[in-house]
Amino acid sequence: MRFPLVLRLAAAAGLGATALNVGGLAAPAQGRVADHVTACLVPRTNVEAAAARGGATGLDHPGISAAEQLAIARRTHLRLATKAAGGRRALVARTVPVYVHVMRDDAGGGDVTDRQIYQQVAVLNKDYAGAGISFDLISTRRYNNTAWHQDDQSKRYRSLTRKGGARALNIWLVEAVWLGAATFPWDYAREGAVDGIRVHFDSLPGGSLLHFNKGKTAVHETGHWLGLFHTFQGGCTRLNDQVDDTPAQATPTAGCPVSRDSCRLPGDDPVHNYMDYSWDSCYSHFTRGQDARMDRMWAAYRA
Ligand SMILES: [Ca+2]
Ligand SMILES: [Ca+2]
Ligand SMILES: [Zn+2]
Repeated sequence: MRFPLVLRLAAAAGLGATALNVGGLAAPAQGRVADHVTACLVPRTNVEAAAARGGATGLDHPGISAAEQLAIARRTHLRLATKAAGGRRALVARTVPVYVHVMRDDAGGGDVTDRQIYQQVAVLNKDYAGAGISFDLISTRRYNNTAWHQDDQSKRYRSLTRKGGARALNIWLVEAVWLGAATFPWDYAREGAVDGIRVHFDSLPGGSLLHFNKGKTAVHETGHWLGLFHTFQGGCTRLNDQVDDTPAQATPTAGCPVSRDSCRLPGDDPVHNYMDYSWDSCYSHFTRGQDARMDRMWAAYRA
């Protein structure tokens, strides 16, 4: 039995106070995470761990209803048909220019080393190699601003510092109660000024966040940036994440269970998939269906 909750969408997602439904997230998690920030980042229970990946509101991207999912799918189909008619074809392999913005506090705290940034980009290259996507670090800029470091004035600082066009991945390193947040490709036309991902600076390789310091938060958020939903999108439904080869999940995975089956629909939960909420060490792959979806989304909105 699921208990859908109406959660407040965080400023974290950059959209203000939109209401959304999230199936299966346990109510107490919100309070615990909100009240004990440290517990969120160093989770003691499975519920806290799942919340840590998703942040105080449980989600790391703008909330999407099933109706919106279908509308986006129609829009994507139309865009691709239009581009095909115009002779534009999707690239099989692509290189994404990467701009890293290190938002340090006023005193220069919250920094990462250049080596950590190279390692982070290497993790992205390794994990997306199977999908034919590579990442090329163009620049790293460092800022000293405590408000920005804490992801306050988020839309403002992102608008002021963002580089490149629709193909460019901007990564802002911040310190918040959540691990990461992302924008979707279909929102680029409307909100291109803030397009990109935000990740906790200590989630980079060698960072201090227990279970979440192998750079996989950026891999997960980049998945959203390329148009993927969570594998638990919509909960235990046939629509799910609109990817056929990711078994539907009722709830996010926390930690790294040997196996899990939260949904009566076929297949065990894809606990090792990058788009679940498992630990960094638990992640191992995207599916072919996710790869195909990223190709379509790239062609429709970023190519
Ligand atoms: Ca699926
Ligand atoms: Ca199942
Ligand atoms: Zn996510």
